Parts: sequence; C-alpha cells; structure tokens
Amino acid sequence: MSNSALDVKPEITPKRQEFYDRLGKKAAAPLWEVLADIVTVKPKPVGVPALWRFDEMRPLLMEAGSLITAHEAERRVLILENPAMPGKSQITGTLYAGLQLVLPGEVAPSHRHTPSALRFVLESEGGYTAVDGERIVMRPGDFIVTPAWTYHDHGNDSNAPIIWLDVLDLPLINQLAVGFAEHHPQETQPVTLPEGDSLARFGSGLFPVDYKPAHGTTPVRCFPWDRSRKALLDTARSTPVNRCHGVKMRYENPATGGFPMATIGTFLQMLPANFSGAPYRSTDATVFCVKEGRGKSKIGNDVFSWGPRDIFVVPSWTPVQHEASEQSILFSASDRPVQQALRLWREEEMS
Ligand code: 1HN
Repeated sequence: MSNSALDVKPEITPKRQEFYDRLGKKAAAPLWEVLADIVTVKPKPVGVPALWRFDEMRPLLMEAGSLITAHEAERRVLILENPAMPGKSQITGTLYAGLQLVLPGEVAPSHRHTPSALRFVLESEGGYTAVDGERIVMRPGDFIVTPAWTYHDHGNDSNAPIIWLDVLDLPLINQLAVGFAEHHPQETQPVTLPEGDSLARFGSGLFPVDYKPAHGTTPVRCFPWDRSRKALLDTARSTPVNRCHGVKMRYENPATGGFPMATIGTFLQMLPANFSGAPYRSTDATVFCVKEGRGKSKIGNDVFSWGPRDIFVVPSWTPVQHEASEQSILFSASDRPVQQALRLWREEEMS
C-alpha cells in the first residue's frame, strides 16, 4: 500500500496544532497524526540486529561472579539487552535473554513466577536445575523448560562453573500485566521425583491412557543434547537441505505435537559445511545461539561472524541469510507459538 493515509501524515497547520493542544488537555489526540505509526504497512521491528560473543561475555560473567553471590543476586545474570532498547531488559519485543552463572558450591534460591523460562546450557560439568520437584543435571546443549508458575532453583555441586543462556517471555508477560512471583518457603525445593523422571515417563512415545495434556507446556522438562544432535544429524542424512535454513527442526511437546512451551518456540538447525543460504524473513523475531561450528549471518544490512556459544538476534521481518564455513548447529527461540495461535505468523523465503 502506498500513497494513502496509512503511510502519509497530514500537514500540521498552526490552527490544527492549536486544536491538538486543546485535545491534549482533555486526554484526547487526533488519530490521523499517529495512524501511520500505529498501523504499519509492514512490521516495524522492535530492536536491531546484534551479536554477543561468548569469549567477550564469559570474562564479564566471571567478574560478576567475584562481585556478587548467586544467593545475593537471586539470579546472577548478565542481561543481553538489545542495543536499541537499553534499560528495557529485552532482546526482542516479547523476549528477554541473559547469561547466567552458578559457581561451584552455589545455590540460586527457589522461586516461581508467571513468566516461562528456557535454559540452553553453554558450559557445565554437572550441577542441576530443579523444576517442580525434579532435579535436572545440566549438560552443554541441553534445552530445559521451566514452565510458568513452577518452582525452580539451581545448584552447582560440581567443581566447574555452570553457564547457560536464559530466554524468558518476560516482555510479553509484562505487557499483558500478568506478572506474579514468590519465593519457595525453603532455599531449595524438596526433590520429590527421581533424576530423569520427566524424560523417562513422557519421552518414550507412551502416555497414560487417560493422559490430558496440561495446556501448552511439555511434560518433558529436558531435551538432552546428545539425543537432539543425533535426531538432527540423522534427519539431515535423509532430508533435502532447505535453501534458507539448511536442515531445520522444531522441538516438540510429545503430548500434543505442538511447541514445548506455550509462548516460546524452539528450533535446532544444521548448516552443512560451506552452506550459503538464501535470505529469509519471518514475523517472529528470533534469538539464535551457536552450538557448534563457524560462519556468518547477514541480518538486514549487518554481517555478524559467529562461533561456538555466540548469541545473535534477528528482529521481526528482517531478512537473515546464514553462511557456514564448517558444519554448524544453531539453536533458536522465538514467540512463534503466540503468533501462530493468533493466526498472525508470516514467513517468506526470499531470492
Ligand atoms: C529467573 O527466574 C531466572 O530462574 C533467570 O534462572 C532469569 C530473569 C528475570 C526474571 C526471572 C532463573 C530471570 C529470572
């Protein structure tokens, strides 16, 4: 659409301005002055493309570790803030991302809140997150789900730091003004389930005959890296390589076939060595985390080279084009389940 009231603003004459000023005093405003800003012809991305290098962030995270304990901080996290939105604690319009550190011997106290969280583990030689009575040992590449309003605490009983990427639907939850949070009465919630329980019970293609899926959220709390990687690479052997995505899979809630989380969709994709992808855009702004490999991505007009554990963000409807110099695996997360539930999601493979 062009040349219409949707993208052209009427001229402001002194008489009109005087009228607008009087409207303002009555908590009113002329729609025609803002229409083009609030009804956009195409999405106006929230935030800009950006990349965070793990090798630069890790020393800062360790420095944070010497300045404050996990206990005092509640969560010792460096927020990955979109550079276009400093102070807003968001990486996209709907998602928050951060890097969390738990040092050997530390516990991050148990609490619950209405925002949902995912963890993508970057560095760990043991240690756990506990979700709803189940301790989940963290290994690099594991994707772990903390559903809304479930108690969770983290602990490191290993000899090495644990570092992971947190992605939460916080900006969305706060926009809806449905944020609640509370501490567990104890520092660490009681462990009531055996280790590996959720995967053993719900990750084998068998469900209790009268099982009713809880709305939106997977009963499998952890998608372990070794299984995910094998599924991706085995699939890649018998699947054509998509010209934009390489071989891309989505994590699934085995009880519903939908995404594991109601608000955040998660994906794993393999770019073959020397892959040079075609541009692609979708309305769901996406946070990528490099699991393995090296390459670069053109996002809008910016080119970012990346390696293991780097994190980058692609804003809504911004073309992205991936290249890989060696076989690479990218984890990614976006608000696609929300957009699809509302029948609003769009994508386009470009040439
Ligand atoms: C939270 O609870 C965690 O549980 C991490 O690890 C990051 C950011 C904002 C609000 C709550 C966690 C968070 C958070």
